[in-house]
Amino acid sequence: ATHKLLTALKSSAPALGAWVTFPGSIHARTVAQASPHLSWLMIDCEHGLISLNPGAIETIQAIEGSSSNPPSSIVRIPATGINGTDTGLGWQIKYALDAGARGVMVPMVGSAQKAKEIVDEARFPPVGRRGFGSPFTHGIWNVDASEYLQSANNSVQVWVQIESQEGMQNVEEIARVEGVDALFIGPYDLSISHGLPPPSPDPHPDAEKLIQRIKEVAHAAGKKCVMFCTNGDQAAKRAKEGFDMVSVVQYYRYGRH
Ligand code: 3PY
Repeated sequence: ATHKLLTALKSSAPALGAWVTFPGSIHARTVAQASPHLSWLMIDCEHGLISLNPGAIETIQAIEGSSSNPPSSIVRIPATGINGTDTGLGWQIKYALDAGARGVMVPMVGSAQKAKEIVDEARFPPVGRRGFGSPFTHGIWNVDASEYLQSANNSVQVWVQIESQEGMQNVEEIARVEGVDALFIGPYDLSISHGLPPPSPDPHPDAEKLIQRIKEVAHAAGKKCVMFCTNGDQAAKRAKEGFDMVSVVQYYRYGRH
């Protein structure tokens, strides 16, 4: 299959995505086939119910097999380890990418050092320190092993979530880390971590300022910015504001909107 998101990012239109929250290949295939306009799907192993192993690989296989040009699978890995705590970030990224993910997203990234660590885990040498061992990964992409090794560094997406006070304080340095492709805004955690109410559905005006700032910082560093939206109206508004990627739907709802 192709890497649909990479193609979508070359056009000026924002790349539309959706959330995959529940385990099961039939659910994943159904979401993947929902619309030809979706170019990426977020397999949510953080707040969703999907395990990294074997959940992610089953989900990715279902998505990759759903059409000849399926949406690209991005895995949101479970935990980050902010402030120096070790939550196993390395093995989580390894599992997700070995499962054939076309990208990873890490929640709650608070520092440039953490962002660099994420890039190191996600890219093969000489860029990073990703190990090459899975006999399955290239089969999921339907390429041979050497082709996977050659192409993965340039095609695997690395997204970091800015959704904490630490992340906000260090957003410029995080955006500048080489190998980070996009800053992803989680408006719910961004709001509550700053003592603001969660979006309902619009963010608090002070949270809105933070959201716009993250977008400006990402673009100033030559990076993409992704906005989490829970419905089509929000997504259309964010697309007009210049976000490069937006999610258009989520298969469960926050509150009554
Ligand atoms: C947030 O809004 O906090 C998110 O991470 C969305 O999933």
